Amino acid sequence: MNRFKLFVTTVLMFLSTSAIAAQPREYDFTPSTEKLYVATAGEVILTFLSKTAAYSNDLYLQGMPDSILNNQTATPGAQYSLGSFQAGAELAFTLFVKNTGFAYYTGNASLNPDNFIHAAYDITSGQSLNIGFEDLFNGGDKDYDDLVFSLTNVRVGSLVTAVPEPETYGMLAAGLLMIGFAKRRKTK
Ligand SMILES: [Ca+2]
Repeated sequence: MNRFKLFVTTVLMFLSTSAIAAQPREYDFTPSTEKLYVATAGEVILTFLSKTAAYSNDLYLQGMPDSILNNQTATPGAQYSLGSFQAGAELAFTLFVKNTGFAYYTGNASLNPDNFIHAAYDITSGQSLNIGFEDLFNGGDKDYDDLVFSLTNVRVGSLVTAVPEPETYGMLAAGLLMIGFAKRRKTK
């Protein structure tokens, strides 16, 4: 009887955990002041993902005069090419909230009119991430889902370790060779 109970409990536990695992991935947003950089020379693609905002928000790439999209009119899944960039070029975004007239920025909180962080990052791989904006003044409800989009071919400030440069590989190879020679000498 006890064994049967244990078995049933185990099965129930397994079912409940697998049910959780089967749910679609939620955004795992962390408010961030980190800057965004183009990972490798070439195109950066922005995909509009979702919004839960009542406000109408225009998204801009800083330095470009025209908005990329509006959170109320864009279709989830719609892709936008931001253009081609040099590796290491900085990308910064602005959220313009039409209803309040406030603009919020990726990066430092001090850039924003209320001195709060308004962008959160969910890093999905080494070179792609989801970004969510909070559109309410004074930091709002901090759910960062008022305009959510993803980017390809980007890295976030210091969170992603840099790929070693070719010279580094050369030095590493030279170092290994020297160790090899040293070992040979010792064994002789
Ligand atoms: Ca919000």
